[in-house]
Amino acid sequence: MTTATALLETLADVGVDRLRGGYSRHGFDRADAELREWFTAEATARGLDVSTDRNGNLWAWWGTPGPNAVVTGSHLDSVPGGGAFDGPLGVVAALSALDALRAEGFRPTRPLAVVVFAEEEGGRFGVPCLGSRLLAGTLDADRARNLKDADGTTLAEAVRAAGLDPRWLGPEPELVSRIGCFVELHVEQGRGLADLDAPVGVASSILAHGRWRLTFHGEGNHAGATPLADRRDPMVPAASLVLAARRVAGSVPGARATVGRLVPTPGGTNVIPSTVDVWLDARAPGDADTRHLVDDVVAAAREAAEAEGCTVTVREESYGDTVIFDGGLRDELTSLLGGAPALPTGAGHDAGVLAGRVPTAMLFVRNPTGVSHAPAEHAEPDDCEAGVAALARVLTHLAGAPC
Ligand code: HGY
Ligand code: MN
Ligand code: MN
Repeated sequence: MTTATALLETLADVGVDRLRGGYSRHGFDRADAELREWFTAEATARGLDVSTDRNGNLWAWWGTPGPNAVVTGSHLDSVPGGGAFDGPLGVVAALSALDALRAEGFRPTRPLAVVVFAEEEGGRFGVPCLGSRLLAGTLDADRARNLKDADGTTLAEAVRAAGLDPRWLGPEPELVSRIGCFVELHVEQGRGLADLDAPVGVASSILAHGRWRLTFHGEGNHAGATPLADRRDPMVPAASLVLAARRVAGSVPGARATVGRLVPTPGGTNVIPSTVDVWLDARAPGDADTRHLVDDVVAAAREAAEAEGCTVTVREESYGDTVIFDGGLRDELTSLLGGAPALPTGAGHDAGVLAGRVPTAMLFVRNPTGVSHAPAEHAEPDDCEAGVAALARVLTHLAGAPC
């Protein structure tokens, strides 16, 4: 039987980013096409029936798709320069868990499916959990169609090039109604399990989190010929925003705020930019905390913009309230897994979107350093196998007793 680590290895050359290190695999790009082919081949080889829903999510069914299905899976896309485990571990673990169930002669008494959600990281079109949000109806389809990547390609154009009809993007209530419960296995993004010395855990909650795009408008000019007094340099308030994000988040217990992406236009070394786009990722344990955090950061940005004779526009690109996973399912799984710890996460997941629609749980696999969204992201093979065994146990429990 192929181990999860061995299955992951078969993806090692897909979407390698030689510039950033790690992997860059984004919604409906070339790497994504290879990943879809890989998943379809692996699932078909296991006798699963593979289909693509209207939003580009892949579904591999064991048995006739039907009501009360037990669904597991995750995503295959990455952040720019991401690690090998975030997303793919949940997919390969699902395939390996099904191998284990088959080897034991298990026959599901409920439909069972492995799902691969599209563009979970929002690495190309900016909205995280794009495929699961469209499926669940929590992202407006027209807005989604017009999302643009850095080259100006719209999601509609990208899905059409991938063989889908963009007019069909949108909620799939009938498909969602088939899901009896969803369980996503994921590498932990943090050191919770390492500190507890536990290989596998169960998720309890996800921080409220969102993304805001701030565009600072100033006056493009010459870096050498323009005296400081004559400048309206949007990079100056942009820099204030970065520092304000850290300062304000530091005053809110459990909050995080990050600027990982800042794009000056035109972006010349000897050019005062005309505009600077800054993306703020803000998270906190509660909805109100997150909203207040962002309000304070934006207020500081507006003040800094005014002082520099600039203006600023603010757009909320995505937001998700705090997710508290289904307590009954969480407790069922922690006891099924011999008292596995339940722990919160600061990372968003498709499971966080599904949790608003169906009973949902997450299993975490220990990440020794806690590092994620970076090439150094890692999980030990033994812990990955412990995750597969835990997922197989959970699927057996939820989808019926073995023969
Ligand atoms: O951003 C997140 O937390 C997730 O990895 N999409
Ligand atoms: Mn991620
Ligand atoms: Mn992920």
